[in-house]
Amino acid sequence: MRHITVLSGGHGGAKFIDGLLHGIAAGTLPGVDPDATVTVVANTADDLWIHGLKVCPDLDTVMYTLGDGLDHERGWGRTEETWSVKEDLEAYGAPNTWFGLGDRDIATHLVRTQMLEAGFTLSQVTDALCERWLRPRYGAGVRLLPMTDDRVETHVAIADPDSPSGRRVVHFQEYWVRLHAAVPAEQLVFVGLDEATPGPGVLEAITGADLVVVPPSNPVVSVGTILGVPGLREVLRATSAPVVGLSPIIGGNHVRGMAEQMLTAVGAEVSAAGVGLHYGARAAGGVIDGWLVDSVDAADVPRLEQAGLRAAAAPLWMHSSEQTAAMAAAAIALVG
Ligand code: FO1
Repeated sequence: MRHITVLSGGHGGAKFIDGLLHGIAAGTLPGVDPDATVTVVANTADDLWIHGLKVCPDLDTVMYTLGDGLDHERGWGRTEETWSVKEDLEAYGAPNTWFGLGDRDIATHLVRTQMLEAGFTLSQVTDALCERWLRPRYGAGVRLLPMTDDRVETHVAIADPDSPSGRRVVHFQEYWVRLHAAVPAEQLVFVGLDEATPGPGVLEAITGADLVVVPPSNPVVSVGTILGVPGLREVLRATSAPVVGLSPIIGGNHVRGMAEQMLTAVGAEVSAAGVGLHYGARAAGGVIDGWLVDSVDAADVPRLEQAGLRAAAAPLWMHSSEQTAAMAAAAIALVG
């Protein structure tokens, strides 16, 4: 295998990709060339405009993780971060300071916003930012592609007794960061998704891959939104590459984030099998061929096989690059 494509959200997907790259470098992945390339197609529906800046959380989390600039304690944003701008925004009583922008992180958003306003596309901006974060370490071996260059935003309808309709809609980031996903997501609205065009190189990254991986990202608001870009689902179902996924749900719980709330919002079962069945076997109209669940969910394997999926159980806690590389090896072995 020479070309691996990963459909990724933020933290979980980024950690997986880091381990995958570790495995490629260590030569521990079955059938994978030591000079294999990795193309990341990243979710952009978490993006938001705030304080006049365009913030792209999943692109930045992948970029900072692979460039070793991510603060792993927080799981987002930069290492050695300071918060002076945020503190003074609060002192001014500026709105939206619930969304934490660190001083170093703001440099990324300033560069991105200036380039967008100069007419560059999000893909071109991302390429420019990756000159600093990926090129020195990976050369041309790793590419980070926005799923689309068009504006797409996930918004969440929540109950609001004060509003005539009984509901109000908030940006996904407000639902997650300010409301801590503590209220039910009654409906998800993917603003702009139906009109979005796949970003440059995205369809080719899937049709030309030797392997496509769906990492343990949020199946609804990260992978689901990538699959929602017109044309994406079709090329995923048609690619000659095997498509394998790893469960973000372990023992009925998400490892972090809000996958439980999001799966519930779309009526999917919150379990390792539930997510695998939500994606569905390509042989049965779905988008994956194989599904790896954690060892504690081994009892789910027969149910997944009955649905036309190759399935296996392996440890899925990503507590080290070596462990994550072992997960990648198990996923590749499942469909290799
Ligand atoms: N997550 C938080 O829980 N609190 C924050 O203040 C916050 C700020 C933030 C700024 C930039 C960025 O790239 C990510 C940020 N995140 C924050 C994480 C973000 O909500 C997640 O990366 C995903 O968008 C949701 O999975």
